[in-house]
Order: sequence, then C-alpha cells, then structure tokens
Amino acid sequence: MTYENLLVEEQDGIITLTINRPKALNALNTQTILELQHFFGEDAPQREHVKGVILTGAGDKAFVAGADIKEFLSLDTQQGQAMAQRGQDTFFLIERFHKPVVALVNGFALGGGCELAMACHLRIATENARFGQPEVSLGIIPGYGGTQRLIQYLGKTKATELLLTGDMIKADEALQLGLLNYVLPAAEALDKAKEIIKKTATKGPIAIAKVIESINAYFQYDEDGFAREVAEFGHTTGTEDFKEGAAAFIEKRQPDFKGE
Ligand code: DAK
Repeated sequence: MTYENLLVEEQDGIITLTINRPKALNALNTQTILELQHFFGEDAPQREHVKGVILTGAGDKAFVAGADIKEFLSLDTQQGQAMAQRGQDTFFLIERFHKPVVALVNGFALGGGCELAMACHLRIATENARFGQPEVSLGIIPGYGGTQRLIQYLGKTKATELLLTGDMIKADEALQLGLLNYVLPAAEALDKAKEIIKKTATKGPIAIAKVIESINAYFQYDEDGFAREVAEFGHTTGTEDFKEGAAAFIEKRQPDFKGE
C-alpha cells in the first residue's frame, strides 16, 4: 500500500510513524484509518527486526484533533457503526502489537486522537499537549474505544466527568491523572520515546510480547486475565530466552536473547 497520510521512517530498528495531515490537525479520515490498519495489520508485523513504533502527528500543533468531523457529518446509523467497528479493529491492532508502541503526543489529542493515544502502550506528551473527549459537544459519543479506555487509565470518577463534559485537560493534569508516562519539553520527548524502546529491545522479545498480551487480557471481560497470565507465564518459562535470561543472571552477564 502506498501511504497518503502516513510517513513511515525507520532508524536503528525504531519506526517513527507520523500522521501527516497537518492542515486538518491530523484528523483521522477514513483513508488514514485504513492506512493505520494496513500498517499495524500487514506492514509492521512483517518487519521482524523492528524494536518498536513511535506514533506521532505532523507539525507542532496537534497529535490528532479527532476523527475527521467534515467526513463523518454525512454518516447514517449503519455507516457510523461500520466506521466505529473499523476504527476499533484498527486500534486493537495497535494495542495488541507485539512490540511497544509509544504515542508521542505533540499537541491536541482530542476525540479519536485521545483514543488513538490510549490504544498505544505508552504515552509521552510535550508540554503543549491537550487531551479530551469532546464528542458530546458534537452530539455523539466516542466511537473508537474512548468510553472504555479512559476509565481504564483514569478510573470511573474522572473519566465520567471528562466524557460527560467534553472538557480538555492539559498535559500536566493528564500526567497526574495517570494518562501519561511522561511530560517533557518537545526537544526531549522523542529521545525519551527512543530510550524506552531501546531498553525494551534488550529484554526477551517473547516476554515483551507476552506481557503486552497479558496486560490486554486484564481488560477483556470475556477472559480471566489472571488465568491468561498463568498460561502466558507457562509459555515463557518453556522458551530458550528464559533459559538464557536465567543463565545470564546466574553468570552475572548481559543476556543474549534470540526470540526463541
Ligand atoms: N476534523 C476535521 N478538521 C479539523 C478537525 C477535525 N477533527 N480539527 C481541526 N480541523 C481543521 C479545521 O477545520 C481547520 O481547517 P480549515 O478551516 O483551516 O480548513 C484546521 O483544522 C485548523 O483548525 P482550527 O482553525 O480550528 O484551529 P484552532 O487552533 O483555532 O483550534 C482546535 C484547534 C483543536 C481546538 C479546534 O480545531 C477543534 O476544536 N477541533 C475539533 C476538535 C474536535 O471536536 N474533534 C473531534 C472530536 S469527535 C465515530 C468514530 C469516532 C468518533 C466519533 C464517531 N463513529 C464511528 C460514529 C470520534 C469523534 C471525534 O473525534
């Protein structure tokens, strides 16, 4: 697929994926959702050497200012449901990606933009970042998992307030509420994202993938997250990586994981 709205750059095994519609504050139109779906569903899984993905928005004003309002104005109920399903499926691909995906939130993260950041495993924001789910101001509700994931990060009390009021919060408040991992000046935020991905790349790759799966299982109500953790723990103990990791610990050396 040739991407119209995504920039894909790879350096030292780290992919920087930039949503590139700065004139529309990187709003998520259908084409962009399809491209994200293709990237995380088909493209990225084939790049086995990749250490992780940094997801950001073009320009210094917005990460993503929401779903493309101009496009979804004409939707009827059936089309709206299809659009929400496609978006949710895409965001699940991100949340279930087997390598860390770090959102680098460099400005407005509203509606679908906040939902996109929440689907990533980690979130680093620049000081000018703003978060919110303003859908109720448009007479709709979040369609890309916002009602679920905001509660997961913030708890019911504050999430309910933000979802009902549509209020925006600044980066420092989002950090304090548990939505973010770090808030940093713009010049330092990208380096921090790379540093985290590089650190995870020194760990057992199967273990990294299984931690992600187990964390996700905690939030799947049709699944017992504790039981899933037991199963995945058993899986990792049977790997060569675990033997290597344990041996390296005992021999007081760095492990050389092979992903086996
Ligand atoms: N969609 C389309 N264009 C957008 C946009 C958006 N979400 N946000 C901004 N733009 C465009 C503006 O229209 C403007 O374009 P021009 O007029 O220059 O052509 C350009 O980006 C610059 O925006 P502003 O001139 O407004 O810039 P300001 O600095 O004055 O304001 C702002 C920045 C972020 C505060 C403001 O742009 C704003 O309030 N934007 C909208 C925020 C918002 O309400 N976002 C949508 C949230 S609702 C669903 C699935 C998902 C969703 C819903 C349903 N189903 C499947 C049914 C999700 C919905 C949402 O995300």
